[in-house]
Amino acid sequence: MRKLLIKLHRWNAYAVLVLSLSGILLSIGTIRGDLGVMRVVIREIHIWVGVISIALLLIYFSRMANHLKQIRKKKKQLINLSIVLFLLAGWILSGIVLWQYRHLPTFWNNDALVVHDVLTWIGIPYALFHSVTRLRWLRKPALRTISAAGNGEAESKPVAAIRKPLYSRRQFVKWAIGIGITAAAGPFFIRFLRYTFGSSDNFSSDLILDDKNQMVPAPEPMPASSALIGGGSKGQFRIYTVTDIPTFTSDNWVFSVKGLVNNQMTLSWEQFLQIKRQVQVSDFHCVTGWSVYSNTWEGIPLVDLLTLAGVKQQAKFVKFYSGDKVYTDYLTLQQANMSDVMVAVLHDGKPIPQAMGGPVRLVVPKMYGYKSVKWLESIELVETGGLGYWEQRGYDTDAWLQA
Ligand code: HEM
Ligand SMILES: Nc1nc2c(c(=O)[nH]1)N[C@H]1C(S)=C(S)[C@@H](COP(=O)(O)O)O[C@H]1N2
Ligand SMILES: [Mo]
Repeated sequence: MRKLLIKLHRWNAYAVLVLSLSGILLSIGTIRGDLGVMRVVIREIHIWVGVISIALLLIYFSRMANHLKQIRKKKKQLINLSIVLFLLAGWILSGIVLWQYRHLPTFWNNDALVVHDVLTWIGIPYALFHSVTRLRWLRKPALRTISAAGNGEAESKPVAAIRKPLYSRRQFVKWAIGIGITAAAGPFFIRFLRYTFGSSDNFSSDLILDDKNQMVPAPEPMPASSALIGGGSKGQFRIYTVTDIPTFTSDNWVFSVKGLVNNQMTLSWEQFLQIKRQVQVSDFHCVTGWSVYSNTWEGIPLVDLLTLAGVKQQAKFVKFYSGDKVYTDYLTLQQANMSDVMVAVLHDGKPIPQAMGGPVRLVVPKMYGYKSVKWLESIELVETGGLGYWEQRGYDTDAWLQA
């Protein structure tokens, strides 16, 4: 019994360690390109270790009554146990939602992601504190020999025999470690809270504020755009890129529509701005669980560009190229003709920030965000389809949102 609990404790610690490391890797938007196909592998590992942690928890539940009897009188251990169970249950429930996102409405994923993240911000520092303060050199001498696994199996009697100074060295070190971890994680946690819960007017990531694009003239917003008919977007875009963020100036920027078209088009910035634009309000969903609602996008409906170029009979697919020279994606011609697919230039009445894909990005509201190619610079009509950047690396070719 005691051996089993010690084993469970150890395996759970390993699982939480792997989940924390893989989870942190998954959450960093700017290393997606470095991870490449590994991102999908890490995601799989994360999920399966998650499933193992569910199994461990279930085994523990089958012995929980016994364990509780043992630690009935030990307040600290009871508190620790409650915190750990709470964290695990929250991670698991929200994790299952993120895992099964396809079958659930998108707002479930949004909430699950927030829960998953908040728990990670609280849980990792807690787990760190819990394990550091249980290192051998910090443990009470009498306990060192009795229980190395530190899962509350130790006898409490010998401790009483030890003299109790007002502040023991150990207590002092424990507090110092606790305060140290809190102080180190605190600022990041506050940033995270502001990012997640703050309105986008009050808080933008440094990446969004630091816009190096130089596009002159700036695009003039249409009345519907400046009036913000969507009421202003709700939520935050997480900046995702698989390359360094590319920079554009109106001198070197060209936009082209090529391939199986009657009129190949190569447009300068000024020519591009002369094409009639429209305004639409739509929601934006990423497969990893976050969404931004009520975006007011202004841009050229893709179908209008295709009409201008004159699509040839043989063309069956549209291929999109990013100005980062790496990211691409495809739509079938039929999908590309949906009226809300837009080559967008303004978001919420302002030029699309560089980090968000400006000067020009694709927006495909009915599909997951990976179809919405950022820094769009070229559109090619082709006869045979292919796989986009993420689809080549394991993402589903079916990117449709739940109806
Ligand atoms: C110790 C427990 C866990 C920790 C510390 C943890 C941590 C994380 C973190 C930090 C992320 C990234 C979230 C983001 O992008 O902001 C994540 C994503 C995710 N987690 Fe966990 N997690 C844990 C347990 C689980 C469990 C038990 C499951 C499910 C069985 C799970 C499933 C997922 C899924 C599906 C994602 C989304 C991956 C993606 O971005 O595509 N997690 N987790
Ligand atoms: N060029 C390029 N376009 C891209 C991506 C990318 O990494 N590079 N990421 C895609 C994904 S997965 C999403 S969810 C959205 C994110 O847009 P954002 O960075 O403006 O939030 O862009 C999509 N388009
Ligand atoms: Mo995404």
